[in-house]
Amino acid sequence: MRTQVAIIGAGPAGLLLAQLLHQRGIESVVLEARSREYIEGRVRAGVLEHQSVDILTQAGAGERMLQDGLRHNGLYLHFNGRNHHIDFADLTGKKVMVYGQQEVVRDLVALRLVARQPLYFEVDSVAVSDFQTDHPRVRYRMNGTEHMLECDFIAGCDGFHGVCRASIPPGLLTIYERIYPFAWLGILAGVPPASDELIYANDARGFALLSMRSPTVSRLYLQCQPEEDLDQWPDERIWSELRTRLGSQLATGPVLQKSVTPMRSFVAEPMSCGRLFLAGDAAHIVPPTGAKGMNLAIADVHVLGKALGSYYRTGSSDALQAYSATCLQRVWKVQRFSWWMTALLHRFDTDNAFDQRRQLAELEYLVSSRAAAQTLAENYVGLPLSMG
Ligand code: FAS
Ligand code: PHB
Repeated sequence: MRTQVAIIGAGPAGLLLAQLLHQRGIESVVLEARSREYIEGRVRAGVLEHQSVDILTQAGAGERMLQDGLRHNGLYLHFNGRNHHIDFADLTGKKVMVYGQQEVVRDLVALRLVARQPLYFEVDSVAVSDFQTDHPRVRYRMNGTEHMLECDFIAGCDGFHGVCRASIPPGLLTIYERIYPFAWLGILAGVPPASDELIYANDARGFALLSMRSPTVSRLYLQCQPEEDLDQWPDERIWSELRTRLGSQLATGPVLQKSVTPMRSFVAEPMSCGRLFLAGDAAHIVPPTGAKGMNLAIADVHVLGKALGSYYRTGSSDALQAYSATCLQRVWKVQRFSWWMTALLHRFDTDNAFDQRRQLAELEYLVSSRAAAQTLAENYVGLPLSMG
């Protein structure tokens, strides 16, 4: 079998890239290890930057998002027992959209299937090879049958634990990583959100976040130990801890899903090797405090889609050669912001009383200085794509 671009992974990166290429008349095949039901049910990110909304809308995936998504003008910082509003619209003239990652995935899968383009689920034994030649290949097995896919390029959109980054020969990648001494315990709950906008809380007992998925479904997180045992967290304990950290305005209700997400900052440089291009979590991971993971994946494939379009339209590979440097400009600015939000709001076990007072002083500064609030706001709504 042959195609122009083999895409490994059907998360936001892989599915959006497939659609961006399709719009440019470029053939691709998407290979996904999991089932359609699994990837459409995976509860992950929740906030879209304003340009992610634009990119998804221009890709034809905006209808349900614009109808069901929740436009937010700002967020609250909760500390010293009070909520303080950061008004994005006033500070930047922009907003964000709260729309679950699983909905984005659902919209992009639907586009792919309506266009009757190749998207294969539950493939296994994916192996990428020859990407340092002009004839990369992908071997995989589907329904017990071995297949070989010849292609011009491979897009490694297979996430942090995928095969593509791992297939780059040793010594060619530089890895930058920081692992945080805590994780997030996240729940999806069938209760109306207790706030009109997100609340990020810095509490002596640890971080907490109130988010949402709809007017009737809340998404909440609290800082926990990296190896937290969920069995030690019955619903009542979760609600009690959330009420303490976020303030007691929280209504409690049925917990529909709970999980523990480890926290790390990670960048693999460069984001390409020959004709293999890494995008999204395959290349970088940010702590979810800045709500950037999915947005970075979208920004990467926006660049890769344009570069592949330029190659097939003009024969020039200049934009492909510049792909990694172009993406890393933005990746590192977003890494910095995500690290900063994490350091501002979490308890570190190396913290002492000075650190706690220093954090509170920074939070007080953020809510009392327009200039300080503007730096948070412009990063949170999304730096202009032109800023890299
Ligand atoms: P993804 O991981 O979404 O997609 C990769 C796809 O490749 C998956 O479907 C996987 O099944 C497939 N795959 C892997 N190996 C394969 C192989 N060998 N062959 C074929 N397919 C293969 N970000 C936020 O902004 N906010 C959050 O709250 C948040 N919560 C998160 C919680 C968890 C548990 C995780 C893991 C991530 C979270 N993220 C969050 C980050 C997340 O949203 C990612 O940034 C986003 O999924 C990135 O999209 P992709 O790069 O497409 O990677
Ligand atoms: C979410 O709604 O899942 C969410 C929102 C903001 C974050 C992280 C997660 O920073």
